[in-house]
Amino acid sequence: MKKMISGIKPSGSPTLGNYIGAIKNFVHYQNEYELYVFIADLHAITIRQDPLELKRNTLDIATLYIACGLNPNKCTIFVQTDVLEHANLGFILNCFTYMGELTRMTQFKEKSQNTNNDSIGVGLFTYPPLMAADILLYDVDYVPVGEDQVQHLEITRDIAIRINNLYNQKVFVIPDKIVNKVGARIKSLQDPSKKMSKSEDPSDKGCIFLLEDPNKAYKKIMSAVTDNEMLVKYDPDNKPGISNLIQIYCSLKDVSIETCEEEFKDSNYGTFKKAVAEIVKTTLENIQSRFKEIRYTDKLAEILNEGKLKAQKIASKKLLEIEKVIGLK
Ligand code: AQP
Repeated sequence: MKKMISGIKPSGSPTLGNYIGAIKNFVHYQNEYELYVFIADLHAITIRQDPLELKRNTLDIATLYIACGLNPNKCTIFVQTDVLEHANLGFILNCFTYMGELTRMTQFKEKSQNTNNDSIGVGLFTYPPLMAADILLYDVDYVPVGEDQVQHLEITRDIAIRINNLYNQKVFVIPDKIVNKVGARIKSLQDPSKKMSKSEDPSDKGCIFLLEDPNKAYKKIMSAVTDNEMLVKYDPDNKPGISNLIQIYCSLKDVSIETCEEEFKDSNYGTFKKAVAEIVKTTLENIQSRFKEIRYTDKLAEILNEGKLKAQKIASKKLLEIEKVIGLK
């Protein structure tokens, strides 16, 4: 079986974007790959976090992985800071990454654009080498990425190839990306030029949170921004709002864009929005009922402990290997 890794950072309450763009796909991948999924708490602190919320979001995401269908017997689920090797290799990779490369990262530019240099944490700048460490520790073949993470996967490959070439040996497996076509980037319901993000204001009508009241989510879909054309057609450039709703519908219903367009070709936007709102509401209800069964149980701690032990074993071996190669051991 080929190997794969991915994670979500607990920088807020997880969104429908995280589900469609990441978690839902992991559930399929666990049957096809040796899958590692983690909660990227170190990445979350690259932006200031409230300690209690960070802890809560970390365990919420772990629970959501399972509530959404990840099976701990089929994949390894762990918290990033439970495996110290991530930070350790992250520092090593910092030393093989160039300032120029990191300056070009769009995520860094976006997240730091409204902040002056004196208050941007260096961790935000060095986010990509830490992400490279997350990936390279496990010798994975594939990383499923949203469109926004493609650049980070490319720099991971560059760093790995650089080290392999420098020491003239295959220290790291060079990972490939897998990008999903449908649902690669779910947009804000109020401003479809922006990504739906969990660090948005929880009261924001543009974002659906997986753990919010499903009736509230229903209303958010009903008040999503569309256009005046009254045509349910996928055209992200000219009809970003409707295209976003089509993406959500197709992903949650597991149907193609053509099927969706055909189904609603004679419908007005009200009818279409109701269908999207229904499937979003049902999805949230199902996830939340499983979430409640798991969140405050010993089982969750057991699963995370097992995941930690499995991940540690692999990561410590890999770290030692690279330390020997560069002369630290
Ligand atoms: N809107 C989205 N559409 C599709 N996929 C998305 N992902 C996030 N938002 C969307 C995917 O979720 C995975 C985990 O992302 P992350 O938490 O590590 O970081 P992120 O992409 O920066 O997520 P957020 O929600 O936007 O967090 P904040 O607001 O804190 O920056 C990734 O695979 C991502 O593509």
